[in-house]
Amino acid sequence: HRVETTFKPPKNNVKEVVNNGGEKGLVRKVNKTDLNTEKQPLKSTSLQAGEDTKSNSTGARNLAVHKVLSLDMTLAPRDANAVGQFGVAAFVASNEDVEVRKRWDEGHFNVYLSDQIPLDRAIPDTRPDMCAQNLVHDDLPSTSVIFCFVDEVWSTLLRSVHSVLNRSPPHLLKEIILVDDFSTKDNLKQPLDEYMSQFPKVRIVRLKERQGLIRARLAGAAVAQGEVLTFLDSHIECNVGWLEPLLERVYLDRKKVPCPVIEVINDKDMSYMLVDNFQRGIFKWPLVFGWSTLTEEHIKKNNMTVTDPIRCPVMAGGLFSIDKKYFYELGAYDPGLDVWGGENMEISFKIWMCGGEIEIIPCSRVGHIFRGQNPYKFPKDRQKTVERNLARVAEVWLDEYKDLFYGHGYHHLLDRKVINIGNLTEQIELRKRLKCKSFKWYLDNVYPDMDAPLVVAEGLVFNRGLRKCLSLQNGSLTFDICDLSKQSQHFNYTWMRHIRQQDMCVAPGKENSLAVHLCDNTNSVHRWFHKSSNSAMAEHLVTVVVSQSMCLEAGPQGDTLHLNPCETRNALQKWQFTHYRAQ
Ligand code: UD2
Ligand code: MN
Repeated sequence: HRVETTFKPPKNNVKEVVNNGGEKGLVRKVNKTDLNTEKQPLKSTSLQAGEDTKSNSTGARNLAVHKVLSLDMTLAPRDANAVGQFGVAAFVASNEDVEVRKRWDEGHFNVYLSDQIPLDRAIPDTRPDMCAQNLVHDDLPSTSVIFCFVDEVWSTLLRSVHSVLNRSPPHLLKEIILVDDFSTKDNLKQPLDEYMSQFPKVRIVRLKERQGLIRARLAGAAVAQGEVLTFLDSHIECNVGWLEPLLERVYLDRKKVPCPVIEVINDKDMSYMLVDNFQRGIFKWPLVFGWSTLTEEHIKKNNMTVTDPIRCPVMAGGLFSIDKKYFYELGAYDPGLDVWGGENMEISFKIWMCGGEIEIIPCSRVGHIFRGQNPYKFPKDRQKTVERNLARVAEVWLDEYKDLFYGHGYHHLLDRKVINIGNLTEQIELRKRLKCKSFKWYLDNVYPDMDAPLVVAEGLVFNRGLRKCLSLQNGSLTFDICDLSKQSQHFNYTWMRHIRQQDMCVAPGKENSLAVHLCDNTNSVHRWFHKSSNSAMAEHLVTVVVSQSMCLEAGPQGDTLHLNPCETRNALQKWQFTHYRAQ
């Protein structure tokens, strides 16, 4: 097994939205008063039902609120006939196909088309209806928006920046920081400087060597002056009213880390596509990010509406706001993470286990181009880079559950000679200093629907034909009449593929005999492969001795145990555990 390393879009079954839009239908009209940024706060002090006001009771905060500003400063004049205007699907004539293909690899999306679409095009306001009526506080904190990029396509980078400038209330946008992670195209540097010089709020930070997105974000955060950091990918379009709902959550509680709904900018026709409601970010083993839709039952039980924040076990990674001081209290990101991947797991576990919360805010929406491949190069092997990042996260945050991570196909990672995951002392210290809760607490409280049994199988290990069981007595392995009441016959089959009793592991001994050793995760001969996932099937127990597959085998009389080269039909080589927990 190799870890899945492509980032997939949320589910989208709502197809009808954008594709035949146009000026009248789909782009919600914005009131003139909404465009007035010297806003006149509404004189209401009541918040939306369901909002919590807990952190307001403490300080002497200004409780004045106003209706969320549904700003879109590009509304007029606007060329309604421009390609891709209003987020509708754009098509290229068939004689242009060659061009499309030629330029695809520059970004792994339709770069040719993107270059023809206005940099400040309108997109449909896809927020649920109630969102435009929501109230937010007048004294929200300001934010620094941080984009890091490497070799990003010119038109998408600029469109990302324009979408922030045009759809964020100016008084809340402290600055936009562009961190150029050592892009290779030197000829685009000066044009970018020149282009951005017309926007006093945009700053460009250039890294002197390739750092990867994690350290590039850290470099951006280090110079940020806003009270809140807002991270975005460099091929996005922020939708109408996207910012205030995020800042409102941070304002209510500085330990909330809000993320917008990530919508889809189609990589082929550049249309802006809605995604399904009620999706949250989750992970599966081995720490692979995914989306899952809340169950009807959960929605009913919690009386949820389409505009309520959705608590997420993990965030997708690219788009979120976080109180700057809180970000640093949490130790920011592990700077030992390279290039791409794993940082979303790290910050998610850290936030939840150390007292914070991650949520998706349905009234905040940002479109993102999901690309089939990374358009930039990885300095080292891509797969190994991501696996190494994940191993760092697992070692620091997963406690005994890290075996589930390794056990889902990462055996080569265990061999530290193959992958050096680097020093973790500081990360482990940080977790202690912050007095963060255990991973078990996280599973029980934040992600209770996650299936995470610590063992794959347990109980007696027996050969059905012979009705005899493995037994560990006085430090040696024997083969006895099965007896459930004897603790000496109880073994765990773990995610590390160990057949173990407490700290002792069954392993090959001299000359095809068997031995028992202190378990060692890094020692490959302690691992036994066993396919069965249910108690009805007997299967081999295979270990590898000097690159040969050897199977545990009982002597024909049922009195001995030894290793032999595996044979498919040999019943003396077939074993079962009494209970299988998972596979
Ligand atoms: C997702 C996240 C991304 C990040 C990643 C896991 C979203 C929308 N995207 O993958 O933000 O969390 O999962 O790590 O949630 N970049 C650099 N230097 C590099 C590599 C990338 O600056 O060495 C930039 C890149 O130009 C882009 C951003 O980092 O702006 C994210 O990279 P991506 O778009 O390739 O990641 P994505 O969307 O597949
Ligand atoms: Mn991206």
